[in-house]
Amino acid sequence: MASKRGALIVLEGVDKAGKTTQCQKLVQALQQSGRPAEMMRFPERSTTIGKLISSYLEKKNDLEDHTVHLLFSANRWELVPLMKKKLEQGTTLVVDRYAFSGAAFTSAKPGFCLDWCMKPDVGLPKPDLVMFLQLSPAEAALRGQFGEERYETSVFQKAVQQKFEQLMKDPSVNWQVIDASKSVENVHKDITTHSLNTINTAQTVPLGELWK
Ligand code: NYM
Repeated sequence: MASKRGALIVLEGVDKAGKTTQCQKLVQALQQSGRPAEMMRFPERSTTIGKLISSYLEKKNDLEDHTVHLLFSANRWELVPLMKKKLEQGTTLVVDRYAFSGAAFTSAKPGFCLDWCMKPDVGLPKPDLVMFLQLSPAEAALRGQFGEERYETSVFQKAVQQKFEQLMKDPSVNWQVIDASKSVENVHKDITTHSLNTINTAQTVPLGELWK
């Protein structure tokens, strides 16, 4: 009998919601309970495409807005073979940002619609669960100053939040909203509960295709 596949679990949210910390804690908890799990993140800055994206985010180079959008998408597609291999081997992938960040961030720029922004990611491996770490702009501000990278302003983040809210209306994606204003440990508990349920159900259904 073929081994059971891993689950594809994504954490999304605006900056400062605690995605990276929670991804790390989830992977650690799953591994400690004997479930194979690995973390991934997008953008994955180590590849040739990822390096271009990284220097754009660090404002070391300028790229035309459509172009950089397509590069973010290409950065996901280039990792699809690896993701599929790991999932088939039974490893659960916990992913820090995915196509939803792609669509939300670009469509928050003037002159872009959500529909166009989603197109390049149609057909990517579909997450079994997308947890949106919800944090109000006021609470995010209490967590300190934004960094120096592109997009890290409260005005832009509010626009991004609205785009995420539009994306969350799509019933074809298994969204769960997580209250990220709770303590790190309590957010972790919520995330772990949803993830364990998903890991069990994902074993019995094939991996889907996003937005198809
Ligand atoms: N971002 C991330 C995009 O604009 N499009 C994408 O497709 C993805 C995955 O890059 N501000 C933006 C969101 C973040 C930045 O930040 C990456 P970090 O801190 O590496 O998650």
